[in-house]
Amino acid sequence: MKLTRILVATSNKGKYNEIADIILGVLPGIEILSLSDLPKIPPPVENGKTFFDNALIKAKYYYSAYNIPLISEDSGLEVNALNGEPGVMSAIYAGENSTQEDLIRKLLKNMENKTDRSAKFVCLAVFMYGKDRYLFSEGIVRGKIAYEPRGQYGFGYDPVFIPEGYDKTFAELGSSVKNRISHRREAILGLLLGMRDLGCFL
Ligand code: ITT
Repeated sequence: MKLTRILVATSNKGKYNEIADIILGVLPGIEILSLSDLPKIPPPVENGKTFFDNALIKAKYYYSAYNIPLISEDSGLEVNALNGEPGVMSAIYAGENSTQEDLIRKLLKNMENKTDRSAKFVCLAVFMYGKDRYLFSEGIVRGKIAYEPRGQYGFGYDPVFIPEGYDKTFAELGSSVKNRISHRREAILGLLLGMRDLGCFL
């Protein structure tokens, strides 16, 4: 199955840009579609208990709607001092329609007085290429939660996440550094290796 185009099925523009950059770094010739290139449909209901459940819910939903080989992912932040929260609730930690500012405010409030700042971002990515035919791959990046937001790049919790080995946040480091070390990079590269083994890039 040779692949000439792929749909990156996410409604999150920040995720889309990162995934497209990571794929194009490895496969400069591939055509990447976004959901906005296709007829609009309502978002899927993400009621899974794990990143894997939700990634598969999204992949199946968009594949059955569009019938195009696609990548979906579910991701989030797990903070040790908060017993793994916000986890799968990362996007709606401060309620439905949470803004980036709401999410960060709530996280920093819950982290007041916490000395253990260790955390990780997790990304579970799925490549779906047929009904019930898929590959999946997980990526993580470890780091710590800053005491206040810093930086202007990225999205979500990037202004308060300092990856291991750095003293700046992802939002300060920008996408060239983030896309070299992130949870999303590891997950997407894992998928691309599996896709190569399937013969997608012959
Ligand atoms: P789709 O489901 O349409 O892909 P979404 O934003 O709703 O978009 P998720 O349900 O997977 O995606 O929520 C993931 C949330 O976790 C995301 O909205 C951010 O708040 C946070 N997150 C995940 N990866 C992140 C990253 O690289 N940097 C900052 N925050 C991240």
